[in-house]
Amino acid sequence: MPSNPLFLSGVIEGFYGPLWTRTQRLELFDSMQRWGLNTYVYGPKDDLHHRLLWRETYPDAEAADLGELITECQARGIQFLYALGPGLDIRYGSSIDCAALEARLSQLMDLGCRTLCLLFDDIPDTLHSEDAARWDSLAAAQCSLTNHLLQTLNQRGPLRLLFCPTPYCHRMVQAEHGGKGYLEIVGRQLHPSIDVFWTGPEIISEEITVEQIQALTQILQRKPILWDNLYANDYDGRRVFFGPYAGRSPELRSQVAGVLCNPNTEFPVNYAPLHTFASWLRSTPQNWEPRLAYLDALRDWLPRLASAGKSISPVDLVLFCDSFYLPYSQGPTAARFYDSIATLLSNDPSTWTEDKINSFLSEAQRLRNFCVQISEVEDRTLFAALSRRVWELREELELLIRYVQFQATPLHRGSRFRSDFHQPKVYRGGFVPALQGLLRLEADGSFTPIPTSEV
Ligand code: GDL
Repeated sequence: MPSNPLFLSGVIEGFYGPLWTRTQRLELFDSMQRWGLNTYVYGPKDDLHHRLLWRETYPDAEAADLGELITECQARGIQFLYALGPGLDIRYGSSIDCAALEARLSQLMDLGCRTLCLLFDDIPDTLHSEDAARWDSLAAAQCSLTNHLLQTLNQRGPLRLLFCPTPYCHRMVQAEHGGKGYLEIVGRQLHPSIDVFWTGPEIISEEITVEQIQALTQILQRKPILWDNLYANDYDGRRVFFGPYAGRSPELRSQVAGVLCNPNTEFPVNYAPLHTFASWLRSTPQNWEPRLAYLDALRDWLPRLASAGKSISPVDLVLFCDSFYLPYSQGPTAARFYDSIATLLSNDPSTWTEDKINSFLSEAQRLRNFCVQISEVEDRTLFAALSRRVWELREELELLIRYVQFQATPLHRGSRFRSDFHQPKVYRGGFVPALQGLLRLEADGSFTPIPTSEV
């Protein structure tokens, strides 16, 4: 099995949504250098030249900006990888498209980029009739084009190529997205020196195991590079992830050719996530404790959260970050808080004890006050990144506080609770929530219609 010399560890700017700024990228490179991460992949889905306008080379000014980023990476010992996603409308057999690809990638090589990625994720998985006449599968067409590019571009200088398959997680393979036997064809036909990306059992994988990767390695005939979407939040505007890098044993590292993290779209919220990711990269199976790495990351983050108001308390920061933890779980303090209110609500208010009421109210008020406090941070880009989510959390907490206070008052027994601040159509109103109210997602992944009300 061919092995590429450098194990890639780092960050992919590979999400949908607004691109990071130059200043944010430079801040990232500084942190990466401190944390020992060696790779940055430039692949923002919404850079128009990355996907939609993939045929067009960058105008001079934008090329110069990219050139500067490459130099900044080099100065810190970080590899800059450029990713191109031509799959939306490419004709794999077209010599014009092939020449356009060569021109695009040559421009990046001329700017000093020596590792390039061809991404075929999130694209139509059928071939145009002319391509279908030449290749009997999408995988064969993509491999043939990628191998050809490797050969041609190698003439301009040494080059490493990475390839993102159309089915890039196990669930997609099972659904035969990309066609039957897609990965087997890639394993056989893609040049052995070309690396292959993989996101795990799912697009957003809760857990990635050594056994899963070993089975995949057999098929791909090479170790994959993990494109890890654990912290990606582009698929849900209400979420942000601060939790520890969990569900991946450090033993996984020896099974892959690299691990690259595609994090939250909002740059300023990624400090703690990338901090724990970097700790994981340095850890051993014996000493890896995700929760401890997380608490450590929050401790390091705290001095950066200077406030124009009251200073932020470390325990409150933990409770807040626990409530925006990981895709599949809340942090323990947020989970306990949720259980406390869920238990109260599932019992008749006449059975509520003072203790239970007070312990819920004090935690709720603590979290609610933190929502106010976090809006006073001096870093206004962090405020901008968090503000909508924090507002929403605060709104729900205030509603629950009012509800519990109302029901806990014996005089109110038997009457219905209303809030002047939460009125029909305004509170939880709008078109998207109305659409969300049509189908219920069950715990087993199936959907059932919900009886409708007026929009
Ligand atoms: C994806 C996209 C990625 C996106 C992520 C989370 C890959 C290979 N592609 O499917 O750009 O950020 O999901 O929504 O992961």
